[in-house]
Amino acid sequence: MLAVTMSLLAGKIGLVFGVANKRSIAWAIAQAWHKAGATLAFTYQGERLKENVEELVSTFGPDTLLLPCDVTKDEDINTVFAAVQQKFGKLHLLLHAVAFAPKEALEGRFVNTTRDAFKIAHDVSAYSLVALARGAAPLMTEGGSIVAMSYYGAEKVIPHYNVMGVAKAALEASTRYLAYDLGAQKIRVNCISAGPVNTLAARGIAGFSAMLKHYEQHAPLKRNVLPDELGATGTFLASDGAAAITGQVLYVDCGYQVMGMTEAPKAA
Ligand code: 0WE
Repeated sequence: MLAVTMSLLAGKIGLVFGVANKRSIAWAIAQAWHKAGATLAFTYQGERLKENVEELVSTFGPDTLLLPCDVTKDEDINTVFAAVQQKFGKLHLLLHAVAFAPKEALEGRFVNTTRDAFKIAHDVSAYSLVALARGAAPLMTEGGSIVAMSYYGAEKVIPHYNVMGVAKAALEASTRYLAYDLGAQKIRVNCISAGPVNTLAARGIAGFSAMLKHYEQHAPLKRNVLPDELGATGTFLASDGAAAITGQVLYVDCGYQVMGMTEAPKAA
């Protein structure tokens, strides 16, 4: 690897939310941050994922900070930032790659979204960014970069994405308001809007392979985004190359978002 890439994030401390397994987008970005020289800490959601994440994270060395965090629990969040403060005394990077809506809400019609499903989706997927940014800001004494994952369903209707699309719209709007609030502390806040990636979160979603194929056929680059490419964008946003970029949504989707009609109409 090029020396310039190696040192892009040297001396930076990062905190990663959202690793479930080796296919997680959070893991792809964490690996890229690590290769760029950052020192990382991780959280995992629930005992079920603990062993998995422990094993992945152990490749970064035995003393890598790994903590449980349910992002809907203020107490968990406080404990995580207290531990980061204790171990490192500061923080530069935060990755938010966390989302959840009850499965039923991603299957039927949006009009049937229950109050409870709406509440859960927004709490886990959008409010959590606000809570994590508030926890991180006092530790980002040298400035910082907060990166959150979004999806095109935030701005256009993607059938079945439903309440997740509404929650991602809230996440993107929150990104802009956080960018405004935290800008004076040199803390930048941006979203990566990724094209579909085959992760644990995508598994079990009916028609997901058809969606990957649709992107392959209709995105300008005629392929799907690779996890490593999300890692590279995550590294860019974390780096000084993006020092003047905040409040933005960057599309890393092989160009899909620029399309109006996704194919030329057949001549009459
Ligand atoms: O943001 C996402 C998925 C997030 C997600 C996935 C699940 C599956 C399991 C949130 N909550 C749940 N809840 C579960 O119970 N994506 C961008 C991937 C995705 O999900 C879709 C998509 C795409 C793309 C759902 C319907 C339609 C398209």
